[in-house]
Amino acid sequence: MNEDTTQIVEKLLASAQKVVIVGHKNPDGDAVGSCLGLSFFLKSLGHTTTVIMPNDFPDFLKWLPGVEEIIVHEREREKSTELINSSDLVFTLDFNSLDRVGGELQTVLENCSAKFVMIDHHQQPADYAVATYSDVKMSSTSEMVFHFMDALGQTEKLSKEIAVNLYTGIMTDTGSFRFSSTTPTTHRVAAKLIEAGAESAIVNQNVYDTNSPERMKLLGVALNNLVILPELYTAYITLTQKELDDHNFKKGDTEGFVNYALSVKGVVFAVIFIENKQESIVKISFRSKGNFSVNDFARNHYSGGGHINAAGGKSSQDLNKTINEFISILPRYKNELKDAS
Ligand SMILES: [Mn+2]
Repeated sequence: MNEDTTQIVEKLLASAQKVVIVGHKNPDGDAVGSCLGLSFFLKSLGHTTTVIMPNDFPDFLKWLPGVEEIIVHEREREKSTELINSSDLVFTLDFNSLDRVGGELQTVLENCSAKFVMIDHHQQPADYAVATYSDVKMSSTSEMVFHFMDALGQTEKLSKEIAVNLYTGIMTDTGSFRFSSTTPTTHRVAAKLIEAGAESAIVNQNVYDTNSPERMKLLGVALNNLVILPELYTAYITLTQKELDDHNFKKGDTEGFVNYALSVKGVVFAVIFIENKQESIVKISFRSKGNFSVNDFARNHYSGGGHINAAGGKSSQDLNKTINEFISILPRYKNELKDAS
C-alpha cells in the first residue's frame, strides 16, 4: 500500500469508527477470509465492525473464526441496510466494482453516506473509494490485508483469528500456493500467519476434506463429460441441470471442477459450462496457464471477467448453443493458445 493511501486510511481510522466490511456476491475463501481477518484487526484497534456478505457462502468456510457474526444481506436485508446507513466507513474487499455485490445491496451501498476503502486484486478497479488499495499482482485480498496491517505498522496485532482467516484466503485463492500469483512474499506472509497460529494441516482439512458423497459422484459425471481439443490446447466440461439435480447439487459443489480440465497434459485453457435453468443462463468458469488471458476472453465474449488465469462469465443461450458458439470462437485464439502452451 503506497504512502498516500496509508495516510488517508490512518486519518480515517484515527478515531473510533463504525465500520462495515463487505465482500462480493457468491463469496469465496478469499472474500470471507479477508473480510473476517480485517474485521478482527479493526476490532483490535477499537473500531466497531460488521461483516456483510451479499448472499450465503459455502459450508467449507463455516468453521472460520468469527463466521457466526457475518450478516448475509439476502437473509437480513433490514439489519444489513441499517448497519450500512449508520456506518462511517465501508471497506469493500476482494472486488473492484460495486456491481460485483449486485442486487439491492449495491443500491444501498451506492446511496449510503459512508466513506469507502477498497482493498482488492482484480483488474481495472472502479473509482468509488476515498482510499483504493488495488494491486493486481497480489495473490489474494487476504495477503493484501496483511500488507495493510503492515503499512499501518500494526503487525503485532496479528492474532490467531486473523491468521487463520487470512491463511485460508491465501490458500484458496492461490489453489494451495500453485498459481503464478504466488510470490516469495506470499510465502513469507503465509509463514508469518503460521507463526501466529494458522495451522496449515487443519486449514487444509477443514477446507478440502469436506466432500459429500454426492459431490464426488457429480465430479465423476463432470470428468466423464470432459472434452479435450488437443489442437487448441483446450479442455472443457459441461454439466446439465439434470445432472446437477440428480446429485442433489448444492451451491459450491462444482467449485474446482474446472481445474481437473486444466490438469490435462498440454492443456492451457480450461472451461466449465454449468446449466442454470432457474436463471436461464449457463454459468461459465475459465482457467488458463501462462499468458493466455481468460479475463480478456470472458470480457470479450461472456460478459464476465476476473484475473488473467481465472475468470467467470455467463451465456444466456442454451447449453448446446453456448458450447457450439464457444467452439466456433476458439480457433481465433489458436496462436495465443499455442504461445501459452
Ligand atoms: Mn481474491
